[in-house]
Amino acid sequence: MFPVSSLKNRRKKVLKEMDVNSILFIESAFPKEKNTDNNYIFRQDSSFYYLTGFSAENSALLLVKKQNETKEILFVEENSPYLELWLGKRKSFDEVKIETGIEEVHSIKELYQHMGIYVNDRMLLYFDFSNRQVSSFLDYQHYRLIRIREHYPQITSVQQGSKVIYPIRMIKDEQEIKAIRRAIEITRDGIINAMKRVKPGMYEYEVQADLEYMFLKNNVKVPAFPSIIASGVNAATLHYSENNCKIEKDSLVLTDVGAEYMNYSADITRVFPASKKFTKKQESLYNALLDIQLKVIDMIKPGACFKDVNDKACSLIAKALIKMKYIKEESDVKKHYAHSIGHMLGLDTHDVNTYPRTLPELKENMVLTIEPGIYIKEESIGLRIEDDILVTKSGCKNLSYDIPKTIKDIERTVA
Ligand SMILES: [Mn+2]
Repeated sequence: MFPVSSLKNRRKKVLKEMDVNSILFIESAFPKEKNTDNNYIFRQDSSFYYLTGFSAENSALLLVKKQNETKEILFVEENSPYLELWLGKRKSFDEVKIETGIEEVHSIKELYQHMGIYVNDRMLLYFDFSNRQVSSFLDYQHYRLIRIREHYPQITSVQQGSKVIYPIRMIKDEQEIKAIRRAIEITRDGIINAMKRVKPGMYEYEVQADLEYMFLKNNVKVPAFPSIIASGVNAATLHYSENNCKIEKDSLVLTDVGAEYMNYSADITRVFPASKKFTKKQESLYNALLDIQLKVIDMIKPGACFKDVNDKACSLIAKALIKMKYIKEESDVKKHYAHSIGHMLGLDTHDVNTYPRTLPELKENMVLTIEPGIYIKEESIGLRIEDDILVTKSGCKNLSYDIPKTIKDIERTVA
């Protein structure tokens, strides 16, 4: 659980971003149906969790900002004998108050009633759409918004909740950095276990089992995203996740994986040889890529522009490929490197304002991934090296520094 002080601080910062005479509405994630009577394991909505630390479904948060006062109200599912028997006892309102630091807690059934107390004339509503299928026009969230607007014609304008939440989520507080560090540690243990046990002839899913074994051992029930375990030519498919192929002799295994701890994500890619040793050709490509990754990480500091970092990585990769005679012109680099250099990391693996093109400038306490790659399909080689980087006051810190990355360290681990 997060200390109440950091949860309060986050809400305070969001309230500061909100206009006077406005109300923010954000609700818990919707359970996702797997098949009749069974859901996928519930995972809380990232922004809702960020502001409340509360993990249960059927809950909602209101933040109200008026001229001279602010209010925080949380709505949760009340306990009942039925819920208690089938799903377990729901927390009492007092327990929820202590856990979240929110003084006013009511039953979710009273949402509209209570909301009416705070809605003012010509009020602005911040409505959070962040994690939903915004592409489908009338999904449940749109329906909810329509209901709210029918109930309260006093609300005269609506804006995205992300407008006031994302700027705060971009900069990680101490508790968040701690959680990300823990997610990385668990991921490290998984990758090392997989490296130690890999052998030619195994199937990719067996490597996945060795890796995710350490996740479950550390109470990570579901990875932050579907694990990518790609051997040989499969590593050239960027989001390959079938993990169904037999690992051939002398092939490389690429693992792009991340544990999730307190809903915070790690995202690490390592490549290792199934037959214990890199071949000469694999080695020279790998070392070229590693050299580029280290140079790019060196550029990370407050004030650096993420787009410049992205462009620099692209040009370094192009130069290396020209030198090794894979391409003739820098502009052909996309043939062997088609993604961008990285993304923000946090409660979402691709966290808020995530890509180089949308983020103007790096700031202290942002966390991002740096993951250059080289993919040579014709030679069944796919390489990517990905670390999780914290922007510090004067530079950066590689949070995943202790996951084997040099050829020497990798070969020593798989041996
Ligand atoms: Mn990534």
